[in-house]
Amino acid sequence: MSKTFPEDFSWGVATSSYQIEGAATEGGRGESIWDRFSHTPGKVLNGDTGDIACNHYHLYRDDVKLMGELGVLAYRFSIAWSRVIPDGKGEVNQAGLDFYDRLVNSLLSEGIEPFATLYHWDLPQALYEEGGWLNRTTADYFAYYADVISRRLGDRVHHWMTFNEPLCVAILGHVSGEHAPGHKDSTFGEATQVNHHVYLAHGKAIPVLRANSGPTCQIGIVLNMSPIHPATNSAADVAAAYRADGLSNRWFADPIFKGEYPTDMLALFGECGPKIEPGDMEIISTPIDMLGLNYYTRNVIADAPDDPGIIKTRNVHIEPAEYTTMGWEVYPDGLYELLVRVQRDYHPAAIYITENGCASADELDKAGKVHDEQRVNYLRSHFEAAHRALKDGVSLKGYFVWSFMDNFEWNWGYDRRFGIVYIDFATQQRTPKDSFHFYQRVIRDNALPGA
Ligand code: GCO
Repeated sequence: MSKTFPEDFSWGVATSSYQIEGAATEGGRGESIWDRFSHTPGKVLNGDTGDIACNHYHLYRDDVKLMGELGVLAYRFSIAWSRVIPDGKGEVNQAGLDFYDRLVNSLLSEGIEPFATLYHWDLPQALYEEGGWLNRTTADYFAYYADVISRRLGDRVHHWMTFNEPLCVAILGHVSGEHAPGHKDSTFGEATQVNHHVYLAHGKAIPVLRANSGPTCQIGIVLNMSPIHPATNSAADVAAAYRADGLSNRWFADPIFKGEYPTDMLALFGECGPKIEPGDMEIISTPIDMLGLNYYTRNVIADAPDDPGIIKTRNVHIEPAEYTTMGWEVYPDGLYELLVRVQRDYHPAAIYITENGCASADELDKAGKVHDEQRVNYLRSHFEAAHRALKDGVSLKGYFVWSFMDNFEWNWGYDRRFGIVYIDFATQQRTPKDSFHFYQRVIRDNALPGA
């Protein structure tokens, strides 16, 4: 078998709190900005909300058992801040802490390593009402929350991710308004400030987590970076692709690894750049132990001189190419390209693919099976790309498939299915799809089938 993975490779699956837990008003949980947003008419397709989602809050034992059958060595989940501290900054909700405590213990009893993400977009609504991520003090509240959760779980959780996809927090939340809190500010003035505060929060949480979780714990952040290709070789498209790369990749990776924002982007944002106080960049670039990368697709970019925005780019669809039901191109080479680039430009001590997967039009057939051939092919080709990157020296330590089960896909509600386990949302019945069985075999062999 030539396509064998390293012996200690962490095969895993990923989810996030608001997308799966449900029990939105149970166990003392406080409201989050995603509760408010999803309950606002017109924000989420079909008016779906995460009120019940996969009811994982109640069914977590079954879910963890199924993960055990799958054979994963690691599980990436997120903690709902408002379940642990309902108003985000005050009293601790013991019932919320107890839930994550039970979850972690059941993972450990299946031999599954917990990878906890502290923030997967569900800011406590009470903090939003004090300005949310536009308020610099939110970074201190985040450090307090990191302290509370790691005091309780730090003896058993050794892998911590502070934030998931700050790009989405800043840009989907504060430029396009597709995500909570739904602000539309095309100057990027809000987005750059929000991101700066998120990054301060990240930096402030690192020593706290380390103090509570021991010197050998692994701490990182999860970025969604993607290769950006110019639509043509014209100078205008090449320059446009560089701007898009600045916005989606360098803006997020440079502060963490180099302690600075890219100067071309600062120039582009002008007055709408972040307000940086002395010492901020040192906090933001506090060394991390691992980088999580979420990869789904590449972006093909053309110049858009007439666009009223400041970036002046547009995404181009290349034909013929395969697309998923998200409208995202299937482009496994992009994963290889991204891994090699990140290793070369940023030298992270360890890289994990913290999300990779695809949304398909899955159906449960009469025999009770889900033949998700597109997802099987998608995963196989992306595993191959990761294997190539490993062979070429990338310090890739693990791979988390997004997602363990179908769930609340943000503004797309339950209309888009990313799971390797099918969820019947009316009955909460879980059905492993063909991709589950494919992945089970990859994990068992620690190698790609037929390789
Ligand atoms: C993400 C999101 C996931 C999405 C997935 C598919 O981190 O982008 O973490 O929550 O469901 O990416 O869009």
